[in-house]
Amino acid sequence: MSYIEEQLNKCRIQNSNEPEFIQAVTEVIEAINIVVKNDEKYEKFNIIERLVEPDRQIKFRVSWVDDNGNIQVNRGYRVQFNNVLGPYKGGLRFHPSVNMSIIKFLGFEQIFKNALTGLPIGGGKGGADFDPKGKSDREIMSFCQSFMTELYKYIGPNIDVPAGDIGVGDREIGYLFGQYKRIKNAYEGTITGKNILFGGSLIRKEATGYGLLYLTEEMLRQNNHEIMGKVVSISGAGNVAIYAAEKAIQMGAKVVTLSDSTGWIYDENGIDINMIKDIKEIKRERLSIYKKYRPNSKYNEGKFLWGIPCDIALPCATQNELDLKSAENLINNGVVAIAEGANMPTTLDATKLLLSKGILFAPAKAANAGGVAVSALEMSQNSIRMSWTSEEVDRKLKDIMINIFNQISNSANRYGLHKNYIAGANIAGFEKVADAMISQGII
Ligand code: NDP
Ligand code: 2IT
Repeated sequence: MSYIEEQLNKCRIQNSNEPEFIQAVTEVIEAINIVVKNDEKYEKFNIIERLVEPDRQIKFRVSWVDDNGNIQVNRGYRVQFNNVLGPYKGGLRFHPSVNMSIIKFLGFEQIFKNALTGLPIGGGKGGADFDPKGKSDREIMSFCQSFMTELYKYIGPNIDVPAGDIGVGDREIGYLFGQYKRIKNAYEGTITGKNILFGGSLIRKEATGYGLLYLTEEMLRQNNHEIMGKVVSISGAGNVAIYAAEKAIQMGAKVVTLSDSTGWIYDENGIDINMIKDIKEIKRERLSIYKKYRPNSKYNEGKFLWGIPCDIALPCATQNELDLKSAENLINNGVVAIAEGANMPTTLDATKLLLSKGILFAPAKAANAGGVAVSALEMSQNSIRMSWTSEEVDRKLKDIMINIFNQISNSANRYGLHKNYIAGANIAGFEKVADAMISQGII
């Protein structure tokens, strides 16, 4: 058995109750096999076994009081995975499905994603099995304050810098930051995605979605396609999906779908993004009410939006939302490109099928790195106590995304894997992290 096979087996056995984590590790390990075989230093320094074991996993109780005076208990997590390239960096997810497997898969992905940005950030992730849906602002504040009362012990601007993810947006970041400042009595940028009023960066809110489109545009351009006039199908209706849709429309594409966890909308004439922002960001309503304002659109319960014909598919909701059947539908309907706005939205078998059919495929760790990249720019602005204009941040974001695309394309080419951007992203991220680990010694 080769070193790589041995390590993958061991990881699968040791983490047999963590399917999402195993899935993320499998994708990376299969892609970097060729690199590890090619250079004995990775085996000599036992890089794989060291990489798949987080630096530390923190798990804690979060007690809080709901509006009826009842005491509620949730589970909080922070996985500090790897800090060879910089302080641990990665979002917090509040969703009832959160468990250690999900946080570990996200933290593991984050190591390589953050490496691809070229900015000094390591990989981490956290969250809680708390469901913000239907909670009052006071309940959200109570939960966030209790969560931070434990988390603050483990984070800091040079240690670990959390941000948002599913269920954690402006409002939650504000409460988390307020409680951190109160407990530490220190005004420091230890969390990103903050409001512009207190140290946030312009364009952070838009960054993941915009970045996704900048990278997609570059991938299409280098393959003799363009976005202008294309039909785009997007899943999700949160932070990533909304700003992906906004930028796609600005680039001249027609966005025809969006979804949430109960259903999806299809607007053949092109979705009205300002109406969506009003529904989701201001009214905090369900997507289903879009039909009330746009009677010609359709609302469907369930998840199966990938049957709609499109040129470009952008899964921006959650993990494993695009399965083999969805991939077959997209291929049969003539899809040209897929770029992952969400983390690990495509199942392993679907990914393999899409690649085998020559569909252009931009994997999450490259395609959605714009969010964390602007988070790192927020850290820079906090350090120098200055803020940059929207134009400056947006220009930097675009440069970073184009640079990421060139890195992943070149890394794939170096190993004769032309247009396999999944391999390219994993190889480029892995080489940076592994080489830095070797330089820093056995730690
Ligand atoms: P939001 O909470 O803003 O939005 C999530 C959206 O996805 C909602 O429309 C939600 O629907 C839907 N969704 C969530 N869970 C499920 C589920 N289990 N099944 C179906 N739909 C679901 O999160 P973000 O937009 O921030 O995150 C979306 C994805 O992008 C995640 O994978 C996240 O990890 C990734 N990401 C986020 C970044 C960021 O900066 N925010 C950066 C990089 C990646 P509903 O409202 O019904 O729950
Ligand atoms: O998955 C991700 O990259 C994020 N949720 C953003 C992390 C961050 O630190 O901005």
